[in-house]
Amino acid sequence: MDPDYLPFHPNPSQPAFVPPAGAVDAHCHVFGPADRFPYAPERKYTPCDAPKDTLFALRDHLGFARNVIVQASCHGRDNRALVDALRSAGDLARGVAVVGPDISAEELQAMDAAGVRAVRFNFVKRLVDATPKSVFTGIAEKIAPLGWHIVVYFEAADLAELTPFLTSLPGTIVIDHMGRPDTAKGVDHPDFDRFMTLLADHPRFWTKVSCPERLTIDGPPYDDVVPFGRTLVEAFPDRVLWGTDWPHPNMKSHIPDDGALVDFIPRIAPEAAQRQALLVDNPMRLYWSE
Ligand code: 0GY
Repeated sequence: MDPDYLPFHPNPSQPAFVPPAGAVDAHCHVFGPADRFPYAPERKYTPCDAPKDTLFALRDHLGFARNVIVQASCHGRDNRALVDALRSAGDLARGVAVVGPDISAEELQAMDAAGVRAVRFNFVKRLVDATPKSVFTGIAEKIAPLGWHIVVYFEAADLAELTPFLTSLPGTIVIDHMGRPDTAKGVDHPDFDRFMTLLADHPRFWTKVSCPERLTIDGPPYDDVVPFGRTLVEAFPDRVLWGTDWPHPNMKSHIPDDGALVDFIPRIAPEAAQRQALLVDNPMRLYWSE
């Protein structure tokens, strides 16, 4: 593991908030173990191993029923660790893969059978080398017959430049981590306005109200991130997802306590109906309707 990155919490607290029955952690990862599933040569960081059994134990500890496991950049386009975890979880997990332009229909079919339901396009410059937009367009065409959707990860500063391309992509688009707002600017800043407008103008765009641990300036309990999540949950209750982001790759400031992250949920979704949509109905509709 890179020496300046922190490992995941060894002993997360028991959250006070009890998720509704059937709750989905809709953004988490599995890493390695490296001796079985090596990290990609082109990776920009080396994480700590974060194997499937540890993820499933965390799911149970936090009171969740299901996971959506997202392929992270450290595994590149080698989705074997993801697919292995999906096969072990059976119906309790779905996946988001990262693929290249040469992916075949048969490979996509095999991933679909394992539970993959989306591809991820990563635009974060510190994580990946830039991919030509024509490559993403080609992948979008290849996944269309499977009914998969597209998950995108970018930082707020890049939204204006990316918007024409994002809106040109077909189908449902899920934006990771609230579009990575600069929380120092506040929810009333034109940057966050731009993000709100994108979702308001395009009902096929969703977002994950996740990652207060990355977006915070003040640190736990992430008070400075509450207005962002709450604004999105109130405006788009049927198009928001939530995830732990375990095992929190690339964290330098602090080790997030996953129990504390779960206790963040009622602060951004104060109504029971909002939490039912956020944690159960929305992810089930997107990932489990066949
Ligand atoms: C996340 C966030 C990060 C990493 C990745 O693909 C990745 O490596 O997504 C990050 O460093 O912000 O969602 O795990």
